[in-house]
Amino acid sequence: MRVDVVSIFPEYLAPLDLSLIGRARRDGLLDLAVHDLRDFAHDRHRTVDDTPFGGGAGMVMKPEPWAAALAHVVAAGSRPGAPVPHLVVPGPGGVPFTQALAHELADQEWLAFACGRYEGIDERVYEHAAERMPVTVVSLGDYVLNGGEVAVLAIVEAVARLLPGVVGNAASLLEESHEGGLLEYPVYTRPAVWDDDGTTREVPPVLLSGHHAEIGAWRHAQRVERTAARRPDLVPAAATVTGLDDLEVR
Ligand code: 6GU
Repeated sequence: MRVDVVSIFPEYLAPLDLSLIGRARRDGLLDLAVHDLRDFAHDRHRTVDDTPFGGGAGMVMKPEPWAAALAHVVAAGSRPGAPVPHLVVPGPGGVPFTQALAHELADQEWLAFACGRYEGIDERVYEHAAERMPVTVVSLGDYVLNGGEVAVLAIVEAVARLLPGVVGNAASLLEESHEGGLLEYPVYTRPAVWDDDGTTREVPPVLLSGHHAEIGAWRHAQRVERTAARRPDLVPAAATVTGLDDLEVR
């Protein structure tokens, strides 16, 4: 997969050199390039923002540097069979980013990300881009970040780990939270009995039993219970969660 990211803070994307994503890049599974939007501003001060028409707080990202940056991305990455990228614009006004959307993005050959800052990007950039490539505005959740960069880190990580060969143990992809509509079951490792400050905590005995069917049934029950407590929206028939007490880790 090819990924291009355009940002006024390219350094924000440095973590994409690390861990599984870094290895995927070095292994040639992920071809990722980060571009500085200011390289596509044409005045002496490399201006990318201006005051909003109609008034209001903050600044708006100007259209011309975005058009130039996206044209550069399209030209630089163009190869036979992958004519245009799917453009993802992170923003709190987008469609919710879910595991299902991560799978859809993982099926694309080429993704480009446009990181907005300030109060947003001039709306005409979305129209201009949509005439040239598919565009999806994507939100991580119902809260506000200062810009798209942190969202890109999250989205690229969620997508890249679905690419063949990026996660060593493919089986580990199948049993996680949000695969199959339930949250993950709790996991334990040695010691089986852990004494800490006078409190003894034991691993649930069923996990030590060697009975695979019972272990499977226990894990499924844990997934259902946990999903009902933390994410009742994922379990329509679940018992109602009444307050914060029900969300405590216990
Ligand atoms: Cl994707 N971007 C920004 N700037 N804020 C957000 C977000 C994205 N998702 C939630 N808040």
